[in-house]
Amino acid sequence: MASLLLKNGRVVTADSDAVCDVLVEGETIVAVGRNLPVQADHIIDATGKIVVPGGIDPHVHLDMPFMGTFSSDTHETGTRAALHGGTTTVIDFVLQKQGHSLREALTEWQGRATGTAVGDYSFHMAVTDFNPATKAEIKDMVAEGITSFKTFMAYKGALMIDDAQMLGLMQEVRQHGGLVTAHATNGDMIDTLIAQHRAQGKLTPRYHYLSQPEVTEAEASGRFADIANYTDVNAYIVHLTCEGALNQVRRATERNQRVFVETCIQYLLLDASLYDNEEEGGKWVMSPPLREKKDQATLWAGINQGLVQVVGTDHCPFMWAQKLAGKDDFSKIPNGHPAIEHRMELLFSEGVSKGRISLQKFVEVTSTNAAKIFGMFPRKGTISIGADADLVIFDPTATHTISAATHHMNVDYSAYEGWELTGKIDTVLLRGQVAVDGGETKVGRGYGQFIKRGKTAF
Ligand code: DUC
Ligand code: ZN
Ligand code: ZN
Ligand code: ZN
Repeated sequence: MASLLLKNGRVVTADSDAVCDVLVEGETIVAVGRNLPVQADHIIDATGKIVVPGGIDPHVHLDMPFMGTFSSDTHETGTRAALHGGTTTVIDFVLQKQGHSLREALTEWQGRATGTAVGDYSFHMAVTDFNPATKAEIKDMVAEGITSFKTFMAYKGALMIDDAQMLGLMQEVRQHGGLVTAHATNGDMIDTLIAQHRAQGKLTPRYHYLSQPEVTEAEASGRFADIANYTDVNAYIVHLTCEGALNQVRRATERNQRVFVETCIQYLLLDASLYDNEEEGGKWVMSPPLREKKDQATLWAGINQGLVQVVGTDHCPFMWAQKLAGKDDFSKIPNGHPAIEHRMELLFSEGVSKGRISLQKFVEVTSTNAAKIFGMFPRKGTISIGADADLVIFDPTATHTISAATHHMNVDYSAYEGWELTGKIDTVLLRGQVAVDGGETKVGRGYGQFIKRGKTAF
């Protein structure tokens, strides 16, 4: 078995931080310690560098049918771009079609990802139609390693389930020890506000934002937490953006309930003033929309308070030509934001380099917590004996500039064009293989494996 020795890096995990060596045999870490006296087939000198566990982005939409089109990154291009940014594992959403089975949807997604993904991947199952037939499929999904069930409280007629279905799903998932997640926004309120704005001829990107005010997210987040509390199921809110919604989670903690919270990198860094741009505002049309500066402050504080455990991306890219479907009507702009490649470097630069979060907090929210919540720990999410050798070597002082001209995502604009970052990824290992080095991809189509997940262990 080929061996690889990573020498003399500052190795940081959620609970340790020391200059040491990491020895890898095959796909697995076999030793971590100072001055390991070993001959290895391949030695990487990580002196002066930071070594962290491979990133986990638990919220991506690859090759997904949505709003009359498909998100533009496939499982191949999306996972390759992810690897360039240090994210070695992604969790993608399988979308049940209303009126059809979970199995059909899973088979369709497996058909797109199997043998094409470059990086490791897993699936959440989005239950968009909970009925007796769907109910009977939950147990099998858990047994096959799909232990998290996504719900949409918005997008009526396509993805949304009502509270009766939510209650039934939570009761069933509870039986099998799984996790229920939610896109927690009030779909009926949003649909009404969209219709009102359109009727008044208010069609610019700013009205996307004004159709999803903070209350639509706060209300649904509170409702989701309440039903989860009643059913005693493990609950996780995806892409939480704002103060009002996080305060609902705080309220849940007062009755000793734990609700896991994910935010996404864009909600920490970007704000709704971008919608003032009538020509290009569509680049930032996503749901929920970007919020205000006060919400960014809430989210950074939430991370440091431990209320926000995960920073994902909700990566759902569309080419500019696809976005232009809504040039005369915000409600026709495909919702989604490309970020799978830059989540870790953006958070390192804006979070760690600027002193907003510690390096260990960075590891928690980019990798370890997602591994624990989604049942992949300690195989993923840490640097320890027996774990997959998924490792990211960061040069903490190197600078670089984000541009669509150099990124690897299959999308022809960058939401962060021209941003200058401090901290750059040199090398990425996935299961012991050098996957990216010096900006070049070293593993090919099909290297990525499906990761079967277990239960939440946080
Ligand atoms: N939000 C988006 O912006 N895109 C995909 C789905 C979603 O909920
Ligand atoms: Zn069918
Ligand atoms: Zn969503
Ligand atoms: Zn999403």
